[in-house]
Amino acid sequence: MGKSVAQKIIEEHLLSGEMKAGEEIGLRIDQTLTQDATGTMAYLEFESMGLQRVRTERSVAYIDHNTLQSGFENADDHRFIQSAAKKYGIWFSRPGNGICHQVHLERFGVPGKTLIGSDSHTPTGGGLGMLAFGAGGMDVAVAMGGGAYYIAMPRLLKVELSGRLQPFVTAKDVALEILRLLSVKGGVGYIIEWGGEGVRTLSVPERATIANMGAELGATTSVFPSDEVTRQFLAAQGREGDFRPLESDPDAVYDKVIKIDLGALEPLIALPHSPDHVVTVRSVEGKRVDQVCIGSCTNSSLADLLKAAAILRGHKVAEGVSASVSPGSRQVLLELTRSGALADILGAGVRLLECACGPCIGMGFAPGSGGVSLRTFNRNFEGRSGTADAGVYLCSPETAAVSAIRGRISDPRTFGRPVQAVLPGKFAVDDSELIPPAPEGEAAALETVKGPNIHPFPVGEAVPAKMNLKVSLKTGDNITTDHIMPAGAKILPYRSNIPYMSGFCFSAVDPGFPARAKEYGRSVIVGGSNYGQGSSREHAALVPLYLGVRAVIAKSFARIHAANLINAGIIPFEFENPEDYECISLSDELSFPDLSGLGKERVRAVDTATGKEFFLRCVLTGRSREILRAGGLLNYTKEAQK
Ligand code: MIC
Ligand code: SF4
Repeated sequence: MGKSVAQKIIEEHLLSGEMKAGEEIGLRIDQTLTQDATGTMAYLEFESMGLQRVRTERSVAYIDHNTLQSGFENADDHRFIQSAAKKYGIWFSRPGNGICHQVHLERFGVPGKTLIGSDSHTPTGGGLGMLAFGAGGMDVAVAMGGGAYYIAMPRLLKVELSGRLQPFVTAKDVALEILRLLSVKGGVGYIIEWGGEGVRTLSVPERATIANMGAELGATTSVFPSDEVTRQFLAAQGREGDFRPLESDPDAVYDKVIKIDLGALEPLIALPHSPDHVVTVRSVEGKRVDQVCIGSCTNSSLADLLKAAAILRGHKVAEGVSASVSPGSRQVLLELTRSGALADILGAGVRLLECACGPCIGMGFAPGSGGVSLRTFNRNFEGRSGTADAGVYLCSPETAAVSAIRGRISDPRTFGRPVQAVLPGKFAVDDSELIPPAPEGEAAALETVKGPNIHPFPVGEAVPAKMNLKVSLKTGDNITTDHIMPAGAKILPYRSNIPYMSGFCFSAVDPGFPARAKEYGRSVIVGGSNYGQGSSREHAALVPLYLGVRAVIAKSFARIHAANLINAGIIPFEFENPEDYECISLSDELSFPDLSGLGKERVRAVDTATGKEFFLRCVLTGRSREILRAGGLLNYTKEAQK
């Protein structure tokens, strides 16, 4: 039987398990990446595992999320990451060099290789034919040390593309179309493989935009073939030697196939507050806009910004609109400068922000009260922009640029002449902001530098034979990790200070949660379906752990968050009968009389307030059962090293 691209890469990297959907597989990881908001924790964890040097082919530490340095905390984190990178064998991408996923695509990504990153949009590398996964920092630390990355073998969903995009219809609209079709839960348990003749018409950055937003579908990852288009992209980056062709076999079999005719798509937009609230731009045309932001790891490539610049040329941003552009990398910014496109952007009255995540993670540029913000980003969760009552809409750079000029949401097709991006045959390559690690011989003598804001992280406890836990929080469906542990300019500087962060846990859902959880000592959270979607931040597990949360019972979990809970030693239980969710109330005490069969058989629980009995599943493989038993991945790894 023929194989798909994903199956070929998995087969080449399989260290344990069988490629059968649902079975646990262990993968050899070639490359890792971290960013600053999750990196400090990942390197602290790497150190606590007693590891001395990375064993991957390539590991890179990026500084891109928080570059404001509004106090010493942030600068100290950067200095710690830089010192850890030098010592442990990791490349360091300095602040200002660009957003991790964009820079990785340009300078390090290699078709056919595996990559894990402590950021949920790591699958962006799938645009280059990599098998790239978002993971928690602890999993990245293990992979840096040469350990396998474990996942349940996903099912395969093929998206068969035909035709060609019409003018002003973009890769972002393809990403939004699939979200419209499948929803934020639709990709759970799948690798999405993009194929068909239509793929040949899409450039690598366009493929990367689509693979990037696979994260919003909950997919394990997304992958494109590596073909002539890929070769040309790598050659333009001076890296043709990294090219390797990779196509699916004609008789490859998929669990599900969806067909999309690129030519039939039109400009789309996601309404507040979920990336799958997708409608046509046409249907919301005319709505007043207060803010427009172009950038983020989804849409900040040179082609994206050249097209936005071509629309803005000779126009002015409408009086009521505040507009920004954040180029994805220094390379993109240099090319914009050389081509003169930057002058078009600035001439239109757009504010130029740093080559970083910026407004996407609420680091500045928060909209005004009740503001309408059009963003080319990937997430529009409530409050993520920094303004609780703002409405964030997700669209393409073309839709954003035309709407910025008109001050109203506008279908870009009404702009008139189609715009084109003429890309250089060779990109301006300047790797001087990428600092190499120290040679192995010199590394042992180096010390990592930790500032006073860097606090130890909490470590879990072994699962007891039985326990009683009070319900410290009950949530609805689709809780994001932004709900659990918000980001933004006020909190992001404290990513290495869990005790401080704990005061903000679930602040937008229930500000009383941290105090209640502390009062209860040990507690359980009850959630709805798709609990923990979104960001890979393991703080969404470590902070609840610090507050005494020992288990989360939900209707279903998002993949990365469930793995982070297990790594932290918190039990992710699923209701056997989702209707039992209704019978549990805040502050009830739940008793778990026998946890000895955890992971092997269903677990009985009793709500002592009502006497109601119900059953829970904890779908665990042998390895994750052992991790939980040991009280988390750190304890487990230490035990294994003994
Ligand atoms: C995000 O887009 O939510 C982030 C910020 O990049 C996160 C990582 C983080 O919280 O540090 C992600 O996607 O994993
Ligand atoms: Fe940065 Fe936003 Fe991309 Fe996350 S989604 S990596 S915050 S640009």
